[in-house]
Amino acid sequence: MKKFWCWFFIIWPVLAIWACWVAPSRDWWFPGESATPLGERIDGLFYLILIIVTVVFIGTQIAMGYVLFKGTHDDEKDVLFIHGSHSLEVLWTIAPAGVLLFIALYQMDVWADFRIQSRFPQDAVAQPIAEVTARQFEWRIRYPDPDRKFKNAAEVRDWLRKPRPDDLYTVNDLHVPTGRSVLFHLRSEDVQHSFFAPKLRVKQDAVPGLVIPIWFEVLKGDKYELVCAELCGWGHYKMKAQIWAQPEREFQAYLQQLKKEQFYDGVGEEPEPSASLAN
Ligand SMILES: [Cu+2]
Repeated sequence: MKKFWCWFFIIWPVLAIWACWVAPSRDWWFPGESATPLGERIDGLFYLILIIVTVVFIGTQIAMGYVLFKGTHDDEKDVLFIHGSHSLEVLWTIAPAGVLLFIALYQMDVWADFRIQSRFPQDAVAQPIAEVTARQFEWRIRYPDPDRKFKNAAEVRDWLRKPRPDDLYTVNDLHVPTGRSVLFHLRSEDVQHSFFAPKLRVKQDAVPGLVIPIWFEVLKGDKYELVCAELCGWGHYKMKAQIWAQPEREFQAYLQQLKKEQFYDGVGEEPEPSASLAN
């Protein structure tokens, strides 16, 4: 019983390593591989930090266990009192500060590529694919007319300020092309929501009054989950949507189909197949 605290501190790192070891095979780990290149870099940062804290955690637990082991005797002995060590205090203050500074500097590039607008892929900035508006309790998506291109940044700003009659609308279905960077603008109509696509490693708050650009590049065509990650009211759980990543040609065909559904009244001739599909 005297060794209880010694074993208590030793058991935690053993349990932690076991949990990390079995987690991937039991689906306790990430929600699958990242589907975006930036997401892979974010995962890399996660693993780097995981390795650092693992080393520190195991080190401190073993040290605690060792001290407790040495400090417990069956026979009564005199206890040794010490009044701290100045050099040790300096060491274990500077070492964590150094590690934190290293992490802060090391992650800056990933953060900048994700959030700093001047680092965004400029092709994607010039032609945003959509505007996504979160509201209680759905995601409203507005695409610009697929047959028109924005000429400059002023036109994009204008489009964001004022919807156009030829815009296309959907709810809870965001389609994006694969193999190139895409950008859309996120806003909220009422309260604060959060755009969260776990497999794309994208999470961004939608804040009332702000228009926030988000970009990503999806590598593989698939259906990805989109949820709201901010408790936004009674129907928060209902804010589930899909991101359909598909090859450019299918994406353009989807937009044309949407256009037809939205504008063709079923009377008279059907609209011509689009020029963007022909090439
Ligand atoms: Cu929400």
